[in-house]
Amino acid sequence: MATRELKVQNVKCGGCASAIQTGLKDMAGIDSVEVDVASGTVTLEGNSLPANEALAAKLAELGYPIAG
Ligand SMILES: [Cu+2]
Repeated sequence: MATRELKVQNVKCGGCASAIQTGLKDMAGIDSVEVDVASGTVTLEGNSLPANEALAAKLAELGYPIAG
């Protein structure tokens, strides 16, 4: 099982966290999504996680672009 952490912008509450979880769990290869609201950190677990470009595009579409 691979793990990847991403820092994203605009995460302000549990609603944001659920929107990210729901949106990313739709992507093939992602088994679990954890969101830390305080730090804006998204932790993904899965056996074949999507490329960072695909994750960045999906997060931007959801309104939570990758930070930096
Ligand atoms: Cu929110």
